Amino acid sequence: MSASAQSTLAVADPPEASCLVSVVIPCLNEAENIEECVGIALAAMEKAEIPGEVVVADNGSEDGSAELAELAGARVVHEPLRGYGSAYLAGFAAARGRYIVMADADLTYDFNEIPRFLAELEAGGDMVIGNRMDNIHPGAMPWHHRYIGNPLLSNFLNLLFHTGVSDAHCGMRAFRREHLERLDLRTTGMEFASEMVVRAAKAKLDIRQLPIEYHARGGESKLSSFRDGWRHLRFLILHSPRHLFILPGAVIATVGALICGMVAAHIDVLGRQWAVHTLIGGSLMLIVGSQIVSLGLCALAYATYFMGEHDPWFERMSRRYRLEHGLMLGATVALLGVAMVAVIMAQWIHSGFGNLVQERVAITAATLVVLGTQIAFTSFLLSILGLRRR
Ligand SMILES: Nc1nc2c(ncn2[C@@H]2O[C@H](COP(=O)(O)OP(=O)(O)OP(=O)(O)O)[C@@H](O)[C@H]2O)c(=O)[nH]1
Ligand SMILES: [Mg+2]
Repeated sequence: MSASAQSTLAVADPPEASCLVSVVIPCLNEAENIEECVGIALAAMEKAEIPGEVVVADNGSEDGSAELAELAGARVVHEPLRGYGSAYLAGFAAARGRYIVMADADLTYDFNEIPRFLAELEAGGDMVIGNRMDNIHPGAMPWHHRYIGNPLLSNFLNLLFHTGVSDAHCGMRAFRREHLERLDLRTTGMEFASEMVVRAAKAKLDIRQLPIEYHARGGESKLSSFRDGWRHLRFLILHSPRHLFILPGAVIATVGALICGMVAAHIDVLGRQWAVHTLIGGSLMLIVGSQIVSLGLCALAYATYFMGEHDPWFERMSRRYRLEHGLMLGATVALLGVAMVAVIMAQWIHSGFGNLVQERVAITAATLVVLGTQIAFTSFLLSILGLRRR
């Protein structure tokens, strides 16, 4: 870091002059590595003349890690609630620097890279994330993380949230502390790494990436492939109602509607006519699909009104359509079904209550009544969710 950059910052904000950077390290039983991590971080900052501190967020270590960190010169904060995210949240809350650099307490990341990360922030970046994928040392990452877990989860994250971050689970990152409020991080486990990237992209922060090396770990890994992989996946799908509900629901409902239409119109497909059993299948898909879409709309409403999320499509729809529109649509669809039932009843009475052979019409009528009722009551629920919106 240049001397001029430091002096500009010192003049602009005197209280931070003595602490430009907080290096935050989460720690759970890392006695083998923690002293060296703290030592390298402090030495790297001293060498680059960066005024800073090292904060170790200890997560209830039972091997004396906290004491060793303190002896090595770190400020230790204690977080009893277990988890990578919990540890970081406690560390961030205690950090005093203008910038925060974060990395594991296991010597997999090189703290000598701190000045490179800071240079990107000083050049205007809001968040800098390492990319380990081209520089993984032998034994540093199991093959199923390297070639399956990490690429799959990173690609899925980008498919849903378009962050452009190649190595979304890299643990060495830096960001401006002032962004913590906008990031509003909450998760407690390993999915914290995904949450940071997703929240930063949603907040439209300038995210930059730096190629870094990934070394073999000292001490025992705390990562559990399946439990932590699932926690990442769960976080991603729960934060994307459009992909979890709306898209699959709409596809299922559309296929169901096409099947119902094909049977009702006696259209030949694959060289044969399809009858009542196929209609039941189509009707089932139409009902299930529309139910999933209804749940998705409620999830989007909740996310928009109570979680501060922005979904342009949902916001456009909720501006355009009101409760009354939903009620009118629901009533029309349900009444169409009721009218079909009335016609069947009339025929039945007319035939002197004889045998009824109106299965197709009856199934279609029942489906329409279910759909209409669902549309009307989903509209009510959406309105209720919107009552307290700000
Ligand atoms: N998993 C986990 N890590 C914690 C916890 N509390 C603090 N940590 C620290 O969080 C960091 C990440 O854990 P690691 O075991 O290194 O997980 P990882 O980096 O994904 O996996 P490795 O490549 O094996 O290092 C380490 O510095 C841990 O000491 C916790 O409750 N669970
Ligand atoms: Mg690690």
